[in-house]
Amino acid sequence: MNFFKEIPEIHYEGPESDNPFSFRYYDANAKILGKTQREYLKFAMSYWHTMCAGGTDMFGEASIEKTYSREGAMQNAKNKAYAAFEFMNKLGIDYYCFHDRDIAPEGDTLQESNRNLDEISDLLLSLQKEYGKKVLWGTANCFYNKRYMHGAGTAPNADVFAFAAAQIKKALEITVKLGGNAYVFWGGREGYETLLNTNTALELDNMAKLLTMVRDYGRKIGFKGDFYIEPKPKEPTKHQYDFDASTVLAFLRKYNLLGDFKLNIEANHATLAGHTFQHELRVCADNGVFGSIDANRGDTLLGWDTDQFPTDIYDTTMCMYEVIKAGGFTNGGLNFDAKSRRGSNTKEDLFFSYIAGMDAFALGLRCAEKIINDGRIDSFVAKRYESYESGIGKKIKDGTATLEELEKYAFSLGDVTTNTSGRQEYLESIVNSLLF
Ligand code: XLS
Ligand code: CA
Ligand code: CA
Repeated sequence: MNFFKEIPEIHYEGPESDNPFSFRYYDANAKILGKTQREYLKFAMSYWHTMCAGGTDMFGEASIEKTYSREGAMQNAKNKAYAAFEFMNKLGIDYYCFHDRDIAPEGDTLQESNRNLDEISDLLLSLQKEYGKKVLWGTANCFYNKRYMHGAGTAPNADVFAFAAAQIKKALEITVKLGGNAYVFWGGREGYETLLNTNTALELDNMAKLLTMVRDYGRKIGFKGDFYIEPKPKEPTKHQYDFDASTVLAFLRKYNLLGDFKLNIEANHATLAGHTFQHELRVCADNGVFGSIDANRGDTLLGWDTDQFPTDIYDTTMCMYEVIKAGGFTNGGLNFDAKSRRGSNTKEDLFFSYIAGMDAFALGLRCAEKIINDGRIDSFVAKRYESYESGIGKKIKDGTATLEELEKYAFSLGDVTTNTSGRQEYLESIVNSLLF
């Protein structure tokens, strides 16, 4: 089986290369910040977009050929697995992420779906060994089937909740079987369309119960990795409970799930929530829940989840700046939750898309390293807050100042008329001079 036979292996050739099938910036074995780029960036292939998505949209049928066999759904899934490993191998991608239903077809019953998963995961395991590839994370698709039209863990119907729980149990077992160090919850339809028919308090309590059961079961079967929640504010539902990083943090704190759960931040979901990608990463790092990244981007002119390949160097730079500051990835990595445009419909386009995304992050990593090594931004920020390092500021920072003491201090000041400039434009021009 040689699905991508017309495509060569992709290697680093440098920025001057005009070979479209080469990396211009991603030099896998070159060291950066003490690790190879390959170790630092931990690129992953998304099974759903890469192997399954045919370019359908609300207005049109598939435009991209993603059929691997016409001899039944199981043969198709097997050939898809061979093609996936051929694809990762040609690009030098070490990890992949999957939903249960991406890798094996859903059967007529849950038992049949589980048997399909057992069979295909045996094949995946042997391909992982043959090619030296790993699972970054697994997840369950609890949003596609119509039974989940009102949600899964937040469904108003307990049978749906139970069905979802059973499906997730199996998806976690398969993730563990395949050696994944992370399991993702993206609450596809965990939200509401109207408050007129929704008991939000019960739905959120139930969601927490589900996550707690999965956490406990995972630990029982020896899963030592991280659970991730992936925030997204809307689409497909009008309001999704896991709106953004701060909302998810409040949920994890309320239900005592911190420690086992971290966050998987997707660039396009950040912008849908009205934040920058960097902001969401910063919120995670500040709160010790930085886990993994779904690398993609939206379109600034469109208000929906376009899942485009990330090619904006400012974005990838500021992302890697936050990742470096957070200490790099542990169990997480950079998963290309991105799809080629409907009009980019050839096998070559799939490779060009990944090359563009991988190069953008490799360049972003180098640019972020430059900003950090240059030191002007860091020292500006340190200086900006230096009044908290001594005197009254230190007391505030240490939590020993009282309101009475601050009043006395303020009276002694007369008025506060001095304030230093934030120098935003100057800092932006430093970034530009380092990038270009
Ligand atoms: C959809 C999400 C989804 C998750 C995994 O918008 O990004 O693909 O990453 O279920
Ligand atoms: Ca995602
Ligand atoms: Ca998305």
